[in-house]
Amino acid sequence: MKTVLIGAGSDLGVHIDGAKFGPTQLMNDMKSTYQGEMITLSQKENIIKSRNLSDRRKNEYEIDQFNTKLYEIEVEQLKKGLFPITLGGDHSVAIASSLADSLVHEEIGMIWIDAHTDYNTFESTVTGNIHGLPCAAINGYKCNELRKFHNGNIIDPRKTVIVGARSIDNWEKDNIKYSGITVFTTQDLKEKGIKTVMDEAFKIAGNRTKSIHISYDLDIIDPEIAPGVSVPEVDGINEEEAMTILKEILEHIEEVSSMDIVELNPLRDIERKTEQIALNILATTIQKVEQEKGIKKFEKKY
Ligand SMILES: [Mn+2]
Repeated sequence: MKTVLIGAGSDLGVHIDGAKFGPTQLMNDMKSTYQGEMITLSQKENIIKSRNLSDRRKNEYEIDQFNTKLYEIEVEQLKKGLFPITLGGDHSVAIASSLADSLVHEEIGMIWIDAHTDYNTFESTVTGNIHGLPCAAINGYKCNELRKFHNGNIIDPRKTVIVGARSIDNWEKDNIKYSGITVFTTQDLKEKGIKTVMDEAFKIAGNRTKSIHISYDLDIIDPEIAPGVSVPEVDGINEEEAMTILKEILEHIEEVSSMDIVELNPLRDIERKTEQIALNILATTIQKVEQEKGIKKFEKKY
């Protein structure tokens, strides 16, 4: 199956600048080897970004404008039968990429790899950074303003799994408690093992769904190893564990229809460490999807 790279260069969802440069960085690295199409959407240069911590709806209008366009691009590419890999950008871009997949494939599950649960609402958010709300918005848990462009199914919270969480705000915990989603923490990964957690995640997200959207936030990795993210959280997993999670995803690639790699912030990176890991994740995914996805089913059939 063919992939398409969609650069979602926005950092409007967080008061820290830099994630908007993530996609261009990765696309430059891929330029000489990648055969598929690269599409880039950048946030407008002339907007005044709000970084005010007391602003609880930071850049809401601009994020909606950006995501409306991104959603149109994603839908178009999915309808062509391509596998979109969306490069962030802060995590608010996943509202567009995941819901586009939900529109095209109707019933999908989602696996959200992240140190944060991203389950805040405009009522519960402490920072007003919208990149802390996308998972709730995608699951239809309040946040209606963030998915105005979408006229299809939301992703069922009972078919949504968060993997690697270790930073959950107090009020956010209440949202999660009543939502119906499954959360595996970083601790769960260490205690139960990555394979066990990921098998369970695929079972839940794949239960009576047509396909699965994967959203991979680089801040799941420990900031000592991957410092180039906007909101780092200590005590993360190491690079080998991050690649093992990817390996498990790729084992299930037949069930996956789209993927995000988000939150690379080149302005925060040290010696391109995070960029190299993101690139490794990206290149490995492209190779697997292009060479193997769709082939196994064919073999089984005949
Ligand atoms: Mn995160």
